[in-house]
Amino acid sequence: MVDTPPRSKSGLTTRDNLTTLQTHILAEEQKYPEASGTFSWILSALALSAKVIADKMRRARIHDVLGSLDSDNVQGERQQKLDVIANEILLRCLGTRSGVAIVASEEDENPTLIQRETGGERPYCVLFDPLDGSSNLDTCGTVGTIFSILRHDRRAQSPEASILQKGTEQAAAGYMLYGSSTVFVLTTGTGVSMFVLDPSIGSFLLVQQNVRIPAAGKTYSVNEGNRQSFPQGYQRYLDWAQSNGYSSRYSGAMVADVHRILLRGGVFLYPPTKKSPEGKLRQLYEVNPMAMIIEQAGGKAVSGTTRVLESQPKALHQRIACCMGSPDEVDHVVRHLG
Ligand code: AHM
Ligand code: MG
Repeated sequence: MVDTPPRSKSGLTTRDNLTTLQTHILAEEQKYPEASGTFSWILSALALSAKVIADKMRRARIHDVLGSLDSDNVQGERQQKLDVIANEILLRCLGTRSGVAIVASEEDENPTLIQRETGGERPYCVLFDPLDGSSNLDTCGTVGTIFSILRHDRRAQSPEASILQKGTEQAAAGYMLYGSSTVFVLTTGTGVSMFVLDPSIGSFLLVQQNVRIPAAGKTYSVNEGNRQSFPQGYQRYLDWAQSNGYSSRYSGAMVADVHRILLRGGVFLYPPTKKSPEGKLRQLYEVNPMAMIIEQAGGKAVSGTTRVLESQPKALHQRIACCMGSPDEVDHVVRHLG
């Protein structure tokens, strides 16, 4: 007979212990006696940023901060007002944490060196896309924040040289999704955990540990408007998927599309196009962190036929083609590329 714990009036069982993101990180750190607590400080800065960004977005129309600025970012893309606001929030939250040596953002041309040395601690580099999919904002669409945490290479000649590390070197990665609820998904290399913001208490609560991506799922997520400029292999894959009963889902925000695939299965693609022959998405702060999450959940992430995380980045804002999701679905794409 199954031992069912008694239910309280609220419907919670005695097994439903409340775990916040902060508690979770502290518990993880206790498994490693050499851990200094630095990591926990960085993640609490990211959680604080997420709460502030989520709040700003909710009031964006009222406070007249929707729409674009008259400026482009370093990659020639028109900046939304909230791109700049989210970037500043992350810089302000992370800038005061002692374990952060370097921050690098999609919105800034160069990485910011915060501290060269931090005593005996091992400092980290934090890379982020402050507001992924920001063109969705004007229509109340879903957007997110993506981050990657790397160990600082003290021997590197410059901040940029320190962060040009393969995705396999990431110490942690994650994203925040600002949708019907605010979600924080995190991996530190031992599986994937998912937290949801409880706005009434202002804390991210653990809702699922060891998230596993379904092995398959008949959904592809790609901008089909670009189809004619994809390499032939991707067009062959789309023909195959469409004649095998696949559905298409694409929101224009990678975080939202990959989050759905993480939970439901399927595949997300941003192939090379004639306009962006290397792909559109940025390797260091978009594709690598999402690829780490997907792999840690049991999925696959490739660029062409190469594992994303093994690809050596050459520049901070380097772009890379990508395909990630359920392992069987990534295999279906790859077998059409040959
Ligand atoms: P952004 O970081 O400037 O918002 O751009 C990244 C976004 C991804 O979230 C999304 O998958 C992709 O760009 C959408 O691009 P497209 O409109 O070309 O399909
Ligand atoms: Mg982005």
